[in-house]
Amino acid sequence: MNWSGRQKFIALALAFLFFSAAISGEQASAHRKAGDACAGPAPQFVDITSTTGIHFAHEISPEKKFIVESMSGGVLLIDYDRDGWLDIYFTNAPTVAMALEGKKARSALYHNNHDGTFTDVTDKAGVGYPGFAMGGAVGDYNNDGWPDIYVTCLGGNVLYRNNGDGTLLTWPSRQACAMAASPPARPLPTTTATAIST
Ligand SMILES: [Ca+2]
Ligand SMILES: [Ca+2]
Repeated sequence: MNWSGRQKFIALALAFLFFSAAISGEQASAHRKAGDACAGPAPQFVDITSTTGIHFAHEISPEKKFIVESMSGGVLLIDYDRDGWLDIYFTNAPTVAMALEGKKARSALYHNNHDGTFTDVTDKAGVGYPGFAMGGAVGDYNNDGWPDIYVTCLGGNVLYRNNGDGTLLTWPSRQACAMAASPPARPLPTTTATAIST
């Protein structure tokens, strides 16, 4: 059979439409299968706090008369000892009433024990009282390989430099900002942290 140019064009166009429809059908089928998979049971969470050894309690002010009383409570995940397991740092702040009485609120660092439990290492690490803590960030500001903690606080932020031995050294806000902007050329002396009130 001898086909004219017009017949060949029509045949090619029909073939293209046929294969396009077939491919679209396969894609639609794949999307349906993916949708079916997503339609399965949603992941469930179980409250295991009581079995983890975490006893941190955030200071609360139910009446929240002052805006700062509703701003605290940031949580940082940091592998401060670089064992490959994330540890948890809870920030805390006193209520205004507590602050007026000179009372402080204790933030807390929990070490991950690798078995679903945590140990409070706040006192050894020296990170219990950064001040009126709101939240913070984790980063290796001096590029020594050890993650450091920057805590945002009412009245002045605090930088905790990680000494690499389980302790963190406190730097008050102005010095912290200057240090972050211009890291020291030589390692700073390693000492146990002394909290500085802000
Ligand atoms: Ca760790
Ligand atoms: Ca560091």
